Amino acid sequence: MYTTNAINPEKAIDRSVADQPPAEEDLYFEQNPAPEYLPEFERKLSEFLTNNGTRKVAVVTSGGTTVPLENNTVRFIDNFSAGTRGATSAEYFLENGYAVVFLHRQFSLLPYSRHYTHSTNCFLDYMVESETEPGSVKVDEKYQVQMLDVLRKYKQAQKDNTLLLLPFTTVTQYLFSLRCIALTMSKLHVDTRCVFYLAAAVSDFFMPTSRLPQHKIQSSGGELVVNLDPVPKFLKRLVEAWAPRVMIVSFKLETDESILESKAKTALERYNHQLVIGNLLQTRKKEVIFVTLEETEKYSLTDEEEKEGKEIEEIIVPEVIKRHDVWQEKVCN
Ligand code: 9Z3
Repeated sequence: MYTTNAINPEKAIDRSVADQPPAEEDLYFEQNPAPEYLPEFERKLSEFLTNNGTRKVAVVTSGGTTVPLENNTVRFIDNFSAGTRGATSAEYFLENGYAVVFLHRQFSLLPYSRHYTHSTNCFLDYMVESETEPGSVKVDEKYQVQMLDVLRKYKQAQKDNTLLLLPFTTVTQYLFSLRCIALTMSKLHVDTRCVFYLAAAVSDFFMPTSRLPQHKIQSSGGELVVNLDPVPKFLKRLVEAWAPRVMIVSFKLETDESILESKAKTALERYNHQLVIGNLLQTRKKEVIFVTLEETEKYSLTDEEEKEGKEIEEIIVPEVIKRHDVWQEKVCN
């Protein structure tokens, strides 16, 4: 029998070897304050995961992160995203039997309510005063069928407790939240059943807390020069350390079609995750590419489908689920 704790005093600790400096992703969490609500966030998440038993889980991130320029924030830099991709995809994951953790920019589109908020219609336009019951309000006849369908799905998700809404605003809140979700998944052994679907538009640059002015920047100072640091590449950490058994799908947004596929491939090679979904700002609601190291596949809506109101997420999500099933088989065996 051998022992694994025999100590050779000569070799126990080699003091001549310098400590590894912490990775810049880890430094970020030391140098920027965690959101105060993080313990509550983790408690809600753990409770949700426990209640959902053996159900598969999709963590859908959605909306843009902000970068505050002042501690008492009046000005901030924002990232483009209404939250349509995330909110719509969340509905299709729920329809396919997943529980959904919806990490979203506060006040961006939400699953189900998205059909009636942020649209050119005011929500009051969906209502009329009842003719049969004067003094009461009802849904306009022309919206009844669609609204009943949405309402039933929404109520079902509430009844089954399969949708957890977790908001963020700043990029720092987003990153602390994402790390917390990944670590909690691993801790509760939900990771192999889980897919991360990273549709949020995450800031590439930020103002470190150490340089953040406490109060509103005064215009009397004249020209404003803003010096931002790059946000460390968290996807690498997510894949390698926080959630190595979770299937990770990231989105790549470009405006120049000629570089979309190569940028998506570069991300895959750099971060070593499972799938990049590439989209162009101009055509994102109609067309996407699925990029893996082996192949690139295009998925799109026909003009006819688009006219009928079909959504591209209705194609994207089942395709992701198919790949998640294959991934699960692989990591569990
Ligand atoms: C996306 O590409 C999303 O599909 C959109 C969705 C933001 C275009 P909407 O919410 O828009 O429907 O209005 N998200 C990822 C954007 C992003 O920040 N990707 C990073 C990058 O491109 C990698 S994680 O470098």
